[in-house]
Amino acid sequence: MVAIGGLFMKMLTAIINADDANAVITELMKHRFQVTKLATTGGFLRAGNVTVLVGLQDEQLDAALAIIKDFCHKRSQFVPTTAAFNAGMYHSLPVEVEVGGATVFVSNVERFEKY
Ligand code: 2BA
Repeated sequence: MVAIGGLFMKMLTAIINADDANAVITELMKHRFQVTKLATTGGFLRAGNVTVLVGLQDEQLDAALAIIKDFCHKRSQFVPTTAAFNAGMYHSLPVEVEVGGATVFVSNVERFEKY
């Protein structure tokens, strides 16, 4: 399961809940994926989430996706509607929003270099 320089064919970009991030990354590392963790913020909730970048070979994709699927969980979150829509002084009841487990983009990698 080791990706060797020059052979990456896919880039997996996964936006995951901050509470799931450690478990997902630990499991990916256990399976010898190379991982970059970015601290990101969701545009709607304006709350911290984690974006994980994984460069991998085509045949590794299913294994990586299975780990993300297994270790990310959907959860409900209550947010003030005014907070989400930047309505400032206007108060309103919190709304329940379902977040996650993971939002995953898979991209083809045209070229991979390591210097
Ligand atoms: P947020 O933008 O903070 O969104 C958090 C959750 O709020 C979303 O969960 C969704 O259930 C809800 N939500 C988002 N925009 C909404 C809207 N305009 N109206 C009503 N509800 C809305 P998820 O879909 O699981 O997304 C979790 C996080 O993944 C998002 O955080 C965002 O950071 C990222 N994300 C999701 N879809 C994306 C996309 N197409 N492109 C880029 N980032 C995305």
